[in-house]
Amino acid sequence: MATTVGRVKGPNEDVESSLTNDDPALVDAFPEELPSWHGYIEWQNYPERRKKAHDILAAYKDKFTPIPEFQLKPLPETNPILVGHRWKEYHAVLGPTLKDIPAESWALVQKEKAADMVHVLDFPYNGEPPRDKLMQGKITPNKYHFVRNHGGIPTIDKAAFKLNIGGLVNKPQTLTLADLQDPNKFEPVEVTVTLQCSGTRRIEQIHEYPGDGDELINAPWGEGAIGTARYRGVSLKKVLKYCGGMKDNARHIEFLGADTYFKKLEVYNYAVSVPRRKVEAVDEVLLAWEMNGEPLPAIHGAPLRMVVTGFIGARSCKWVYQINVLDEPSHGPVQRKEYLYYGPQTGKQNVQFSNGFSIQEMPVSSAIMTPKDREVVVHQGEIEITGWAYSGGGRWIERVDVSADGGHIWYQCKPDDMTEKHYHAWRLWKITLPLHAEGWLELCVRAFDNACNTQPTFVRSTWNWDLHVTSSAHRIKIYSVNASHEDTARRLRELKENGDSLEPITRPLMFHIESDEHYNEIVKKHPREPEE
Ligand SMILES: Nc1nc2c(c(=O)[nH]1)N[C@H]1C(S)=C(S)[C@@H](COP(=O)(O)O)O[C@H]1N2
Ligand SMILES: [Mo]
Repeated sequence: MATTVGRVKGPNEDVESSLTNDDPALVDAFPEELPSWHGYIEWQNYPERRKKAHDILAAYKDKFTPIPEFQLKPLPETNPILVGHRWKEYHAVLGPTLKDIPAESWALVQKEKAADMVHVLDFPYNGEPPRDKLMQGKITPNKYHFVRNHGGIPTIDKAAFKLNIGGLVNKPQTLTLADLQDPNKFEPVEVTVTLQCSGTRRIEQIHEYPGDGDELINAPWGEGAIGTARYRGVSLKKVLKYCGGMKDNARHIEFLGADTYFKKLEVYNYAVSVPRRKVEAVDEVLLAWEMNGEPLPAIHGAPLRMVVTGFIGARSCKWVYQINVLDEPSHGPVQRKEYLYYGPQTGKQNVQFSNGFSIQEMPVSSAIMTPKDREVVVHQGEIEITGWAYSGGGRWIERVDVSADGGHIWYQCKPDDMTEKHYHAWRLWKITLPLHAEGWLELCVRAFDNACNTQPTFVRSTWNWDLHVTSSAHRIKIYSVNASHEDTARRLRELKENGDSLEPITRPLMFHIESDEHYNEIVKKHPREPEE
């Protein structure tokens, strides 16, 4: 095998990997499975192929770039924030069919996502929209919908697409996209769905206490790993009925995605599963081909993806090509070894997969989107605050409370100031709060869903080793400047007259802030020391 090894790069250094493997035999060893399914290498069905990939990865083990350390130090102020050298190298060393996938995936990011996306990790691509773009409306425009990938982006020709459905069904089937879209076979449905990555707001957990530095970077998401779209597709329930229904011992329905996933030097296709009872609910698990009236973008799973309402985003498998009805949860590492919720004393010293529970339904959560953390807010005695609130499991948001004093006095959002209710989608909200106090204040929000569930009080309350589901009351610090106060209004005028500005607040005032006459007058009236 031909090998070039460059110098070892700094973890976040923005250079392309110099690790390559030009062994021509690898084209045949890891072929693309089907014509017009670019980037799809089948692993599950070929144990020998998986072993060969493992042997190559093991041979390169010590040459891969280390996983970047970003939890114990400040995040780089770059965009992309983090660079996925190691995962690019995994693809590079497996040869010709995989080596260009990172570059091609990045080109798709440029094509399908807005130029101002925050690229949290360049490969596998993880990106969230700027806060104002998320708040534009109930529906997130496709180009601003967050993306969470575990591997490259396959590009699959619609006409060549087929979906296999097997396992514990009475009549296994292979369906084309045309079959699925045929209203004589399946009645199409449209559902408004919020997808939320269970890593949303993870940065707050990291800031509190750093946790697991997973091989596939546990992205340091802000409040934007959530988005809402109207998906068109068919209900999996009906498709399984078309397959003669499930056998009695069916328990979990597994979805396989065409992308390649790596874990501990092994290769897989992305695989997750959901419980039978979820699939049997009406229109809660969809096979979707359209997102907001447009064909599903490649980056969001074209031509077909699962949309599992009310569950963590991870179950909504993109580029789905195989559905297996099983008598137990999927053996895929994403299902069994990740997306686990651990207790507070679990960590590197003692963690075992069986200790955590598998995260499925998302709990109620919310976020303040404007103002933003550490913003200096100049106001006239009231401020407008906006954000989102969401609950999973088919529950919806009933109430949103906002506090400007860290959570003692709460003000309730008016129904007119919240977007409409949906079983499976968030509500955007806004509120105008009376605000007398100045200086540093802690704003926070908590939402209630229709089951009266609300949010843990502090990040610390539910901190967990894998840094999932940061659902505590969202807290931000703002610097309040109340210009309806006479003294404050005067200072703002003085700043203007002196051609100076309030921000940054840390820059010292360079003019005399008080006349000697005024000072003397006041200290005469209120002497500095007692007289006796
Ligand atoms: N095949 C496949 N499906 C996948 C993933 C993936 O990496 N591969 N990521 C999952 C995760 S963790 C999330 S949060 C959602 C994100 O969906 P989006 O990228 O369309 O927003 O897709 C899920 N489906
Ligand atoms: Mo996710």
